[in-house]
Amino acid sequence: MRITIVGPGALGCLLAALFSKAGHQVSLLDHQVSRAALLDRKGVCLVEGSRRQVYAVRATTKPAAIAGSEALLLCVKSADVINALAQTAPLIKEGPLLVSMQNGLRHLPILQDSAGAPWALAVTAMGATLATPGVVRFGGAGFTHFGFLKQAADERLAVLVELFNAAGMRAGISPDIEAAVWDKLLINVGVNALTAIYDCPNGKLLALPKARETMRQAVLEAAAVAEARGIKISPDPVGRTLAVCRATAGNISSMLQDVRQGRGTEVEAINGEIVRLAATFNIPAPVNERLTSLVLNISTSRSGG
Ligand code: KPL
Repeated sequence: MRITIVGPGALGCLLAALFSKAGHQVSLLDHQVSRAALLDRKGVCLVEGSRRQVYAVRATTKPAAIAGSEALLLCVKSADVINALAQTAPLIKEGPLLVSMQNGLRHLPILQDSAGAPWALAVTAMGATLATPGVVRFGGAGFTHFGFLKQAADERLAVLVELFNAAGMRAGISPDIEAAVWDKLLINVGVNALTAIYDCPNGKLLALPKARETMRQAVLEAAAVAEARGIKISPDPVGRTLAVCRATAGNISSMLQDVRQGRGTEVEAINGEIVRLAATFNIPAPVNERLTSLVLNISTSRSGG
């Protein structure tokens, strides 16, 4: 299967390195010319503990250069999905399977309205931290769920899932991907904003009683919204959030990476989306509201804007 990864951020680089390590030819589609040139020339460096290994990838900003992809893994941020779909339009026309791997919920209506190809969702609990462009630290293994929301199933998804497993990434097809998306959302609700606020790796939150309590309240608010929407989330969302903190203890969450790099964060697609949905059910969500505004303030002051 010819795989193209759209977006060489932390997750995109991790997947590119692990597929390349497993012997696949991987293409990375970027929107930044200089970064694409760097990755194409130098490959992706995977850092695991004290080991560093470089893997060759084909990186470009030109979809025409990587025509014929059978699967497109969309690894951009939720807010960038719309631009990524526009950039990949020439590849999408070829009818590949599009797999959307974002945190949060805000990209879902965009995909529903304008994916332009068969699409599936994926949510992963793998941790990855981008040290510098093309240099990614593996922050902890975790399961990746794939599935179709309302769209017709496409058999290429099973092939892709097999490739993930063969490349050492535990993965499976979920019969209820919406529930899996919400399970992951609840984890991001509990972890990401707090790591950005406390400026610490995921595991450090476990040692901060105040942060743990805020995490518990934020996750329970989100679980109440999920329940009101009729989503069948897995039991014990707080326990599962703590478990992810343990499994990815050394990882810098994607939100903290964004804050440190002076980029916009996904807080509005994660905690902010809980606040928005909670309001539609008249459910109070003061903790998520506070987390959203704290992170917005932090990222505004860090980016100097
Ligand atoms: O999804 C993540 C993220 O950082 O966005 C977790 C699983 C919390 C790992 O850091």
